[in-house]
Amino acid sequence: MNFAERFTAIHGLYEELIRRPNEKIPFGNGAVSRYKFPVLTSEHIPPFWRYDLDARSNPHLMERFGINAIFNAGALFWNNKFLVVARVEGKDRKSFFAIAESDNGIDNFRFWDYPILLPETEEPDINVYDMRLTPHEDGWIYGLFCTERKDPNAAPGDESSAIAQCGIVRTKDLRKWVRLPDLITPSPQQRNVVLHPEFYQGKYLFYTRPQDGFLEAGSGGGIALGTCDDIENAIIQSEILLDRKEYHTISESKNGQGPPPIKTKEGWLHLAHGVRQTAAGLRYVLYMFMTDLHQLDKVIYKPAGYFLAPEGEERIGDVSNVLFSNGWIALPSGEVYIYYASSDTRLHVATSTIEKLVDYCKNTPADGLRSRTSVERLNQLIDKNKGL
Ligand code: M1P
Repeated sequence: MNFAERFTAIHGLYEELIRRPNEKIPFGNGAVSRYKFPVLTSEHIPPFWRYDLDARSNPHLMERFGINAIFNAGALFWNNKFLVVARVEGKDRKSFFAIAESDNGIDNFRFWDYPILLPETEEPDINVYDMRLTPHEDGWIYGLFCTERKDPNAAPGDESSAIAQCGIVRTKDLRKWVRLPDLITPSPQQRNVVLHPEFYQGKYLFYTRPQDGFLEAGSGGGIALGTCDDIENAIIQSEILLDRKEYHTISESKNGQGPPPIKTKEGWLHLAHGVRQTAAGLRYVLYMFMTDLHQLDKVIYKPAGYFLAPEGEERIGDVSNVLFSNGWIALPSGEVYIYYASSDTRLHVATSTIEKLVDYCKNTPADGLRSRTSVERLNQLIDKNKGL
């Protein structure tokens, strides 16, 4: 293939992929519908990001900037478009953020021309990922993300130990981003930090995930929350445990808040991930719970088990057996678009409604934490159905 043929083929394949309609998978489980195709993959990156398109400097039309994966995305409905702020991971293993938009939220996602050139603090980020977008009642749109830097106390030769903290940016137009100081909490490390969209008792409220080390949540105990007065110098003095990790559940090893919660008449809907250690490695699944409308540290419903787990090709990827979500969109109509990534490789959408998600949370029995209580729960359902 000569340069011109390769050029035509690359652009043709790209347009074909971007324009491909998605298809809802029929039936589902009643609570949520999945779709046949991922909404973003590494193949959705525009050719002008990947190739030097100049035949003189790149006569073989070789890839010059390789993309490994597109996954964990924040999401926002903005100017009548569905936007995702995706985690784009280069073949150099550095992640960065880029916005892709779609008219209908389920297909035809196209990246904006440039990725986000994130402002840094005095201590540059080595890697950034998993932005949660919160349009806050103070008028700003906040992006909270994980900023990762090498552990300064790593032993000589240890090139893996890292420190994870919560970085904060804010914007009014999604073009100009202002960096604020990183969040300070009592925990040595933080990941999966999310800003609540409203003030709580006059303060900014954060969902945190205190962790002892880079990977282990350890004594942190689970998803916590904490408040601060000043987001321009955000310091959380103490964290309250909201949703604990628990022995022999889907969140046995760790958990983490997903996107900012959605406000409903009956309470706040939360989507989170739970992690369990298995003989085949860690298994990440998504689960839901609801908190009280006014008392945000009170869980009012928490269905047993997972809401979504990896299926089919979702099970395989760079980090297999992982579902992770940090973005969803609730429209005024009550429709909900859940953007979830599979196996740290690609981004998918699932759709539901507020009414269905509240029903799921309220009416799916809670975990009794023992095999016998599971059977008792099942028997109640069987008895009820036999009586019909
Ligand atoms: O690899 C799975 C996920 O691992 C981390 O999540 P957690 O801190 O809960 O273990 C994150 O790095 C996330 O990006 C990743 O998808």
